[in-house]
Amino acid sequence: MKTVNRIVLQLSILVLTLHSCLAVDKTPLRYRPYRCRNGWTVSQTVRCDGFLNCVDGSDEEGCISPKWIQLPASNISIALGAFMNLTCISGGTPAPNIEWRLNGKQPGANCDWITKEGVGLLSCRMRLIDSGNYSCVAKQPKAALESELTRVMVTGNTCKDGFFDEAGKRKACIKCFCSGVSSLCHAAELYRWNYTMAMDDYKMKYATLQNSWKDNQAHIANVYDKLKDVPENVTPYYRLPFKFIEYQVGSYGGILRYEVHVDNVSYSRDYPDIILKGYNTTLLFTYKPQLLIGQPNKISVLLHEANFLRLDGKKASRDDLMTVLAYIETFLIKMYPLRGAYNPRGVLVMDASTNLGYHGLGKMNRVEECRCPHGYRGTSCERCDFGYNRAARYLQTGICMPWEWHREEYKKVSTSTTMRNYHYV
Ligand SMILES: *[C@@H]1O[C@H](CO)[C@@H](O)[C@H](O)[C@H]1NC(C)=O
Ligand SMILES: *[C@@H]1O[C@H](CO)[C@@H](O)[C@H](O)[C@H]1NC(C)=O
Ligand SMILES: *[C@@H]1O[C@H](CO)[C@@H](O)[C@H](O)[C@H]1NC(C)=O
Ligand SMILES: *[C@@H]1O[C@H](CO)[C@@H](O)[C@H](O)[C@H]1NC(C)=O
Ligand SMILES: *[C@@H]1O[C@H](CO)[C@@H](O)[C@H](O)[C@H]1NC(C)=O
Ligand SMILES: *[C@@H]1O[C@H](CO)[C@@H](O)[C@H](O)[C@H]1NC(C)=O
Ligand SMILES: [Ca+2]
Repeated sequence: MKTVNRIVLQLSILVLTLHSCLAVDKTPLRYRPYRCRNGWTVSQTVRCDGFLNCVDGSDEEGCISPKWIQLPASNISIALGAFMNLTCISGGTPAPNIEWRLNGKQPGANCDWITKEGVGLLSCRMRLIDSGNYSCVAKQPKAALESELTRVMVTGNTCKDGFFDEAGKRKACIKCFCSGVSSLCHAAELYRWNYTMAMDDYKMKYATLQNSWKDNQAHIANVYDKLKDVPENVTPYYRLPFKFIEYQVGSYGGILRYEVHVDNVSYSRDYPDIILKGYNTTLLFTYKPQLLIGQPNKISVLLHEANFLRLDGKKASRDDLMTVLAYIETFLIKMYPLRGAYNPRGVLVMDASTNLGYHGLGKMNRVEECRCPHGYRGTSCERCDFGYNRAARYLQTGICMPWEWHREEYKKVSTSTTMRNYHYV
């Protein structure tokens, strides 16, 4: 019965492995038999796994732990776009499987690997973000041995360190944002698509600003579900719903389009047209040209720092805009009166990016993809990885720490006498 369970378990592991590694692990799958002393055969995969699979127990005899026979050089420098082929060879009985690590994680889809009789081959077409520490792990069912690190440096960045080359024809060097936790990035392979929403969509909400706006306090006074609830004599803003205020780094360098209609030149120009807010940073866009009377004004805003000002009146930096896009929580667009009344009209189209295929709209050229450290994910490392949560430490935007760390912090706080620290957990 135990054996059957074990086989079922191994089958399911095989299926899982097949599923998750199909793109990269090129090791051919085949049944390799092991002959027990009594002449029966079992699978090689059950050699030295701590379970008796041969009735005479001979599959658990003569086991030798892995030992390195050959490893790659400790320092490798390789040109951008070239193939890097690494070899690790390990002795041991049974012959270990060789797995690969880049900074402790499985290498990405730019790599293939194969393992056979203790020999592991890794072949990667190198991108800028593939610099890092490579290692191999020799694995037997009950033992694993990790090699020394191989430091790999990819050369040939046309921009200086910490910058990346914009994709497409206009080539400019753009600083890696990477949420401040990495300086290794490149132009992401992403396609343009767009979110479209009618301004009178039922999900749209409305907001008004506080009167103290002009003292550079970008505070929302009130949020309204229905436009008719907004009091008279205040300028209402559209408050965009969820899909526009969730991790927008993929919209950087994209365009936001909407329409404005006015029938009277005496509209207010006191307030900015767009207000974006994320992680304690507020950015403002003001539409400068005179609005045309009695015809639609097609407004298109390039999501680039040059178009935005900070609350203190200074020009926004790329870090400011990326911070806001990465952690965006408020997205407001000013309404203009038509025939004396505010009414939602027109459609909003906002560029976004996707890796899920081409929509006929070209590529996103300025979206970065970063090599994120442990605990982070997202093209700009803007999210915490599974098992990690954000802690308000060190950086303005905080850092991602594992759950165990949060648990320890919570204990520290809850055993100290100052109960008011609770909200930091
Ligand atoms: C590897 O390269 C680094 C930086 O290029 C250098 O400081 C280090 O001495 C090198 N190590 C070896 C073992 O060559
Ligand atoms: C590295 O591996 C690639 C793909 O497997 C192969 O085409 C290439 O010839 C190899 N390069 C060297 C130098 O072995
Ligand atoms: C690679 O290893 C070296 C030496 O252990 C370390 O200083 C460096 O930070 C590591 N790099 C990464 C990206 O983990
Ligand atoms: C939005 O995307 C659709 C296809 O998904 C495309 O037909 C349309 O032209 C796009 N609009 C803009 C303004 O890019
Ligand atoms: C424009 O609106 C203002 C205030 O609402 C009003 O006093 C003025 O008469 C209007 N002008 C025209 C040309 O309609
Ligand atoms: C938010 O930003 C303001 C102005 O830059 C700063 O004074 C304040 O300390 C920040 N608050 C937090 C929680 O970072
Ligand atoms: Ca066994």
